[in-house]
Amino acid sequence: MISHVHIYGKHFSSFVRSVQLCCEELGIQYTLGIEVNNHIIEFKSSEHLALNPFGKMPILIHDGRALYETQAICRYLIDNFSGTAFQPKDVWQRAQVDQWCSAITSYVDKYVVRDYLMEFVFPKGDKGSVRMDVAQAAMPAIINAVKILEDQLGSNDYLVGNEYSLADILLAPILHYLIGGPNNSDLVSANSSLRTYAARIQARPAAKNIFVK
Ligand SMILES: N[C@@H](CCC(=O)N[C@@H](CS)C(=O)NCC(=O)O)C(=O)O
Repeated sequence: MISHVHIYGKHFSSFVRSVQLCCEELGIQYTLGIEVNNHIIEFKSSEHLALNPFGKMPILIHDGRALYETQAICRYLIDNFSGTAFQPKDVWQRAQVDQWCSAITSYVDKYVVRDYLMEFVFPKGDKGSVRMDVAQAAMPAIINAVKILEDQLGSNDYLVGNEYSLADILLAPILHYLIGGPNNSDLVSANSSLRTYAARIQARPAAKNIFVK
């Protein structure tokens, strides 16, 4: 059983937040930051690339070893903890969770975070301005993804089979940023089930330290 891990990365990252949430849900103690064993590892430095050659966060440091990719990290934590938490025993249900985990980290993250929110956080326009045409162009894909997620959620409490799962852990930080972000009422309507769903996850005791901003 894992008792303590270090998460290399920064709290603003939605993927880092998913790993934090996973730890909190499992009761695994963790430290977070770019300091590893009392030594700062600058983002994109050769030391960072030695831990993850793709130069991304989060990276899990456990027992002197480094593991990257959020889904792999979360499954490693879950498997070491109980193996069944947040992943249904039923093979079909588990495949559904895996499907949504993949769709969230591949597509929803791209449409919401990379193609849209990043334009506001790190504007690449003239004199550091937000390229509104880029932001506008990204919106239809988000609106479509929101509809797909609403359809999947239906009247359930959680995304897959009405059980809290890894898919929810991966989606919640992205949704939190989307609902609190620019043009949010155009992207997620005031009466969208996703708002109630996001609030439900954020109300979980384990979420207390995650959605702080
Ligand atoms: N597929 C990776 C994606 C990780 C990722 O894109 N992390 C972002 C932060 S949310 C990052 O490191 N961005 C910095 C960069 O791309 O330079 C995972 O699931 O962990």
